[in-house]
Amino acid sequence: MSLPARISLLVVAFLAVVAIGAFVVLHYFVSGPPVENYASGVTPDTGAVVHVVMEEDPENTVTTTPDWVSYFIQNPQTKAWVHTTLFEVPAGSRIDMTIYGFDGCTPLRNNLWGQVTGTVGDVAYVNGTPVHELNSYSGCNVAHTFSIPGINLNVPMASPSLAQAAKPGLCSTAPCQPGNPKAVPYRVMTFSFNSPHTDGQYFWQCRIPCGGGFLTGFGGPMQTIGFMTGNMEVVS
Ligand SMILES: [Cu+2]
Repeated sequence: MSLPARISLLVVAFLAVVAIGAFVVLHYFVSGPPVENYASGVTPDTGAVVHVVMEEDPENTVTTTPDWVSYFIQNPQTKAWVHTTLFEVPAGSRIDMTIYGFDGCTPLRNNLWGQVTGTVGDVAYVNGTPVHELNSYSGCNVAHTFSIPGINLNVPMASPSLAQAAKPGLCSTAPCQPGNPKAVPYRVMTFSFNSPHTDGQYFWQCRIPCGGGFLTGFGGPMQTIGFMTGNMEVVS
């Protein structure tokens, strides 16, 4: 092989190694879950109504950790379910939330997290029925919570009944599709809250130790962005 050909080959091989390295770094270490943008096209600080749609699933067969419980967020344009817990809302707006609850129940460590706080009217609705609290000690009826400590928001997520969890059984393929609750049981949680006037990242999380298989249940999905914890980004 001639010297120029050898040099060319060496350069090509070097660039290939650099490209593979860059891909690994970007794909596995830098890039996080996508941010679902519910703020675009909305004028902030006008009290405009924004409808955010999420769901929580008993598994997530779309990742390499299929036994981890997980939230998903609906893309506002395509309506596709996206495996992320990051979303953006306009400041000073009324956020109407709909969260489909497909996961089964886990008792709360503290029944305090069964109370609805920080919503408009301190109320949430389970399949349209108003509730101020879900008592997970009197019945196994809470799957997760949706809690934003920075605005004192806490809403327990109702679960399908134990009978439904036994038969027909909980959703087994993520993202779960709301439609026929007799085939794939779920509850629909709806509530509203006012987004802050102050821009910034508002951390949110689930308060139920639902990281099955981890010490005290607080590992794994409970501390991983994209599963049971995330950020609400408020923009103006
Ligand atoms: Cu949870």
